[in-house]
Amino acid sequence: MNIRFCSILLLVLTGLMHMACQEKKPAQSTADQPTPVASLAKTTYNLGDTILVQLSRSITRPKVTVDGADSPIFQQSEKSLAVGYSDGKTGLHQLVVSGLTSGSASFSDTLNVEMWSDVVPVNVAYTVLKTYPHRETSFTQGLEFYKGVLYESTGLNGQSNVMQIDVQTGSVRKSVPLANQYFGEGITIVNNKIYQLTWTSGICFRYNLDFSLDKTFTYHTQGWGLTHRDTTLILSDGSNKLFFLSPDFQSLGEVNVYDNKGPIMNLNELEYVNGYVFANVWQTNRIVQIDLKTGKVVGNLNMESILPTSIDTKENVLNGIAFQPTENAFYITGKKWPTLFKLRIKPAEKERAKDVIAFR
Ligand SMILES: [Ca+2]
Repeated sequence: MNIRFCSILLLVLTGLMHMACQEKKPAQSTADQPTPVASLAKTTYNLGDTILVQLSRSITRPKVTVDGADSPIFQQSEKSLAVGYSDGKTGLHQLVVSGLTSGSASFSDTLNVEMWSDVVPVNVAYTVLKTYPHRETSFTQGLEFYKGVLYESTGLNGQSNVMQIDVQTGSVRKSVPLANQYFGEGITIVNNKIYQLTWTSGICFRYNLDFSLDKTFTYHTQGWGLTHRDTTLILSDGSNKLFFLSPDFQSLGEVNVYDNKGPIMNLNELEYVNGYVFANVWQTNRIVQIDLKTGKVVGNLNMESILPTSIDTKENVLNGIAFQPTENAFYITGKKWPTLFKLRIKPAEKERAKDVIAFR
């Protein structure tokens, strides 16, 4: 036996003894946190994509559920499962992958996946029909027509109001101020009641049409934009969620807003029209057209061409969207903008018409 062989033998024996000693140690951390069998190479997908689950070992009798419902497994190999998810809901979902590993040990791993929209939004074209003056002192937070009359809410502490506006002149017909501690946000009008949000106070003020205070409500999110569908209020809070509320502010659910590239954060002033919500994305020149049933963005309006050049529109962002149904026109303005724009959306190309709003 030469010295080199002895050295190698010694190393091997030392290694084996070390391994043996390690095995004798209580493997507490490993026992408490078994190595997951299933994992995800990526956690975001577009709806309709196949979700690829990676397997750290071969398994039998695989089962996958998404939010508790069985999901089809299209393909299985030693190292992966291809899973379908097609119920049409964007947002965060929980995948549970279970089965048997060799030796018939059962496992169950929980994975989180975020589904983005499968719709590529179209660029929605529009034409400016007319312009009107807008008060440059108005820090616009909400805009809505009710029975042909334009209402506007403004923000900033000490400068927050609900106002009835003369469209032709931009002058205020009547108004009601908020107390200095409140920062006004979105408004909407349902059944002759005007709802005005506040930014961080968690209080919604409800007025009668004569601007007398009717009632207040509380809510637990920030208040950004407000609109309604029938009698359901729709509220944004600066996230990618739209919240549905009853007329007395009871929660009726929510929808997550996504396009094909991810969640659309900073949803701000809102306007509901024919099944869609139009929302401006804070600090951008973009209005998104959201299918309210699914939360998918189906259209983008680029508002670059109407931004006033006389003011800093990075600070004084677009923030007023109102639809006038009898004119089939949108009225758009922004914080301290000198102009109120009357727009009409152009009909979409024929082949895409089914995807976008059907205007006359
Ligand atoms: Ca509005």
